[in-house]
Amino acid sequence: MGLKTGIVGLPNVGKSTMFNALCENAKAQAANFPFCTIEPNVGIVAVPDPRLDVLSKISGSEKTVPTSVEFVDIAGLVKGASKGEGLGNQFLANIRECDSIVQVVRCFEDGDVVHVAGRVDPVDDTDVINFELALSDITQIEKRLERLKKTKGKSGEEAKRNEVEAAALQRIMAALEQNKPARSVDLSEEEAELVRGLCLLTAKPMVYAANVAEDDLASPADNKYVQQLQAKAAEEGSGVVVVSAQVEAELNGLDKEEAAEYLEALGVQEGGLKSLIRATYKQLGLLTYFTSGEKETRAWTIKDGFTAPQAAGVIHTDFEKGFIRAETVAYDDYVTSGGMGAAKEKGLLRLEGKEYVVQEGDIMLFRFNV
Ligand SMILES: Nc1nc2c(ncn2[C@@H]2O[C@H](COP(=O)(O)OP(=O)(O)OP(=O)(O)O)[C@@H](O)[C@H]2O)c(=O)[nH]1
Ligand SMILES: [Mg+2]
Repeated sequence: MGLKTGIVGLPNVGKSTMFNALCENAKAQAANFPFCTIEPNVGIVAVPDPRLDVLSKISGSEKTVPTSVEFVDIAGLVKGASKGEGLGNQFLANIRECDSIVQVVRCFEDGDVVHVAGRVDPVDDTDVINFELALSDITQIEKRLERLKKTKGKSGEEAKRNEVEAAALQRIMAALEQNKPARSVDLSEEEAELVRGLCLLTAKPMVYAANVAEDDLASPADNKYVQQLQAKAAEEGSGVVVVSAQVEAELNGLDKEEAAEYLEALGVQEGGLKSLIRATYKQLGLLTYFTSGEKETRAWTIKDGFTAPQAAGVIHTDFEKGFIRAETVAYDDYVTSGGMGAAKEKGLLRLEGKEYVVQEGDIMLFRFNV
């Protein structure tokens, strides 16, 4: 599906350290997955899913293929970025194309790593970034409203649509002016569709990644910076994931045993990257379904609400066009009965038609003709 997540934040908060760790980790996780850094700042990362190995074992699959998310690393944004200050502005356009945003927030102290404002203050930092994102959106909306005014009176149909769009944009503008993101504005389906083209930054789902020092990873709740960030995120209704970019970077240089020892010494199971990837995936309203056989077990990404033919279309458009039915087993049923055949014997295999809405974890076999 080509899901993209943009990494934003102030300079020197650990964005690239985290991005590199994500990509390195992905390479190490599954050798047969095509992880490449597409461009120096774009990388494909596997979505960790313990169910994959379970299914793969049951089916005796030769290959196991996870689903993926693309991450885009950009230069740090500074005050005035939306008006062209600093390097980050050139990259805001890259973030527009993304489906979601991870905002890296510095929650670690380190005298050797310069903070642009000279002090660690996560709430203030997020205010700066969110303000720049909002300003950039305001500029986009102003331009669009101008255009809509000019094209006002064409056909009745178009004029009506333009009116609906303009009204929605004005509501979003009002929210932005009160320091609220576009995503906080309730839009009808029609309105949402009409404003989608603008790719508003603050309309995208966002997760804060609290980048903490290694000593804080075990009990992040004791870190006052994390507390401050969490309080702010709770007010906004956004999520916080605690990661240590530094720890993740170091883990990549270690073999499995050394990595386990290191994590144990820190008192944690993982450095937070997996949680971050999962959180990113979840906030996009995505589901995973599986195909599983001797050749491969594979995870596929779909949007919540996809019907069986739409889900089949993710594999191949022919599957969608020629869709006949989907042999479907729920994940738990598959595991307890021990495979597709066994599930069928127990009456746990369902024949689902065109209207079926795919459920999280379904294992599916599509029947189609072309
Ligand atoms: N102590 C500590 N240092 C870190 C951590 N994460 C990153 N750093 C250091 O902070 C410095 C900046 O990290 P980068 O990852 O390059 O920061 P960035 O956000 O990509 O910065 P720009 O690209 O300039 O916007 C590097 O020297 C990192 O080693 C961390 O968790 N703890
Ligand atoms: Mg960087």
